[in-house]
Amino acid sequence: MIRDHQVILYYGDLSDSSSIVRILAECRPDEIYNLGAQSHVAISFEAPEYCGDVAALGVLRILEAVRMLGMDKTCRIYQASTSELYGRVQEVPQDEETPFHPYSPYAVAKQYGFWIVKEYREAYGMFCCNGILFNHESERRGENFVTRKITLAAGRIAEGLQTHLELGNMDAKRDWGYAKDYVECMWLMLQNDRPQDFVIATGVQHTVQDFTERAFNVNGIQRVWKGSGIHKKGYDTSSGRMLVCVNPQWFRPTDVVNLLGNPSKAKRELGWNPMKTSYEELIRIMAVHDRELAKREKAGSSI
Ligand code: F7E
Repeated sequence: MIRDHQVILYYGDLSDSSSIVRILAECRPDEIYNLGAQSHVAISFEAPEYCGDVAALGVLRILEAVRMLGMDKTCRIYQASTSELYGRVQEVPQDEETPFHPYSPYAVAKQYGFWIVKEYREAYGMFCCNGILFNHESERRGENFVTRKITLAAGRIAEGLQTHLELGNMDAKRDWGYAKDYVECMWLMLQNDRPQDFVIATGVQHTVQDFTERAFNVNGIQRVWKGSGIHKKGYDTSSGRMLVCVNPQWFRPTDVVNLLGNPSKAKRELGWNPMKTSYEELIRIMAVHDRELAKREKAGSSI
C-alpha cells in the first residue's frame, strides 16, 4: 500500500482473486472503475491466454468479490468495454444495438467481460455498466499505440533525432477522442438513475494516414504521399526525404478497419458532450507535448 496525499495505491492483480477480495474488503468502495487489461490488440495475438485471464476472468473476479463481500447493493461498477467488440463491423456507424464480431484475442476476451457484466446486472440486480469506448488517446497514451507512436516520431523527426517512421495499416479508420473527456463520461454513467451500457465516441472518423499527416503538420512538416498499399511512402515536400513508410511487421493477423461510433445515447441520457476536445485539438495536444519531450531529449543528448 502506498499513500500519496489523497490517493492510496494498493498492490493487486486481476488474475489473483485473493488480492481483489482483500483490497475491496479494506476499501469498501462506492464505485469501481475496471480499466485493467492487457489492452494492446496486437500483443493479444502473442499472449492470448494471459489476455483472456485478465480481460475476461478479471471482470468476473471483481463482480464475485463484490457479491461475496455483500457490497452488491451499495457498490456501482464501471466496466471498460471496447469498440473492438464490433471488430469485423456489421454496420457503420456502430451504436448500442450493433451486433458484435470480435476480431482478436483481446476483443474475444472483452466480449466475455461485456456479457458477464450484463449477466450480473440482470441476475443479481447489481449496478454495473459497460462503457463501449472507442479509441481514447492523450499525451499519456502508451508508446506502442499508433497515435502516440506517430506524435513521438513526428517530434523526434522534427528535432533530427529520428530519420523516419514505420507503420502498419495506414488505411485503418478510427473514431479517436480525448481520454480526459471519456473519463468524465465513465463517471456520469455511474451517477445515472439506472445501470445501462453506453457507446462513448466522437462520431467522427479518420484514417491512420490522416492522423500522421496532421501530427507532422503541427511540427511544421508538410508531406506528399506516393505509392499505395505496402509501397505507400510519405516524403517531406521541402527536402524530398522519405519520412514515413510501411513495415508489414506491424500488420495484424486480423485487423479492425472501420470503427465509427454513434454517441447519441450518451449525449441524450447523460448530457455528455462528445466534441469537447476536437480531433484537431487532440492531435495538437499530443504533438506539442511530444515535441517538447524530443527537445528535452536533444538537449540531454548534446550535453
Ligand atoms: O491501433 C493500425 C492498427 O494499437 C489502431 C486499444 O486501446 O483502442 C485501442 O486499440 C489502428 C489499428 O489501437 C500501426 O492496425 C497501423 O488498425 O492504436 P492501436 P486499437 O487496436 O484500435 C481500443 C478501443 C481498445 O480497446 C484497445 O485496448 O492502427 N496501425 N500502424 C498501427 N497500430 C499500432 N499499434 N502500431 C503501428 O505501427
